[in-house]
Amino acid sequence: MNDSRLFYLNEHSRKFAGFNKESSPFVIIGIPMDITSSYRPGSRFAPNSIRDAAQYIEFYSIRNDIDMGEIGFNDVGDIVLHPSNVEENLTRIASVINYFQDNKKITISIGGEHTITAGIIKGLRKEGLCLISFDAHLDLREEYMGYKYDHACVMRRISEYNVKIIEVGTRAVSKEEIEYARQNGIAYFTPHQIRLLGSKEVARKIITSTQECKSIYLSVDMDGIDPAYAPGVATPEPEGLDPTTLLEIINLIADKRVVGFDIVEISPPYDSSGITSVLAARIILETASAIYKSRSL
Ligand SMILES: [Mn+2]
Repeated sequence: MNDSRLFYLNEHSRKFAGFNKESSPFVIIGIPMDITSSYRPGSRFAPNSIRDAAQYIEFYSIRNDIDMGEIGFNDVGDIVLHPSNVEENLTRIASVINYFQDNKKITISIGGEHTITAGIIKGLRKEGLCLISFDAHLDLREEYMGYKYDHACVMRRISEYNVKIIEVGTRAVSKEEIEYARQNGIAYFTPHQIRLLGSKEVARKIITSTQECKSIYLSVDMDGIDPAYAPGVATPEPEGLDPTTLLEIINLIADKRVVGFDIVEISPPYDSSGITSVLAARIILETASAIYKSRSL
């Protein structure tokens, strides 16, 4: 791995449950960017916190009947980031993602703040890419506190790259964001709607509206989940999804077109008894198993 695009990759970091299996279709990349968090910083500690939590969970997905311990993961380490320059970091992220995309790997990025997703989407360089984002927030502001590259604006930036966006778990929004979503055809599902419709019907609606998509990327902001299950996040919001509903939807929508996913916004210093990191490790495992299953059918 001496490609120049990997210049900022530190391969010597800790590994996801110790996994370093080069033949795995799944590459894990830690992206500990924690610069624009507005409320509870600490997401820079999340990649290693999730790697540690993963040591103590079972790797058999009973949901998909797949032993992810056999398939394994190639944890390639963390991207070394600039301490304050967000745009420089998005360029570094894009270059690492682009390398693994070219090598036909499914990238699993562990943040870090949600802003990293903009760098990942840039690095994927895909035509006809659709993004399904699980998040309490729409992140569709033009700018936040005078800044355009902020975790509260990440979906707005991505929408400017011609990527179709669908948001799931939406409940903390501004009027500006709702208007932008409506004007730009960005569909969103609130936890209340999901409860009324059920995860199967929501998945069916997502599948219908992503029929034209050539590739699909999934982004899991852990604050999409209810703080009762995921307390250790940067900006907790009540009335969220329960983990089973989230995983049911992911399991139903994951298909061969999924090129990668990320899990962001976990703040381990605020994570009572480490349960948010354990849940994040489980979400990584189950999401990877759903993608693997769709590719082996
Ligand atoms: Mn959020």
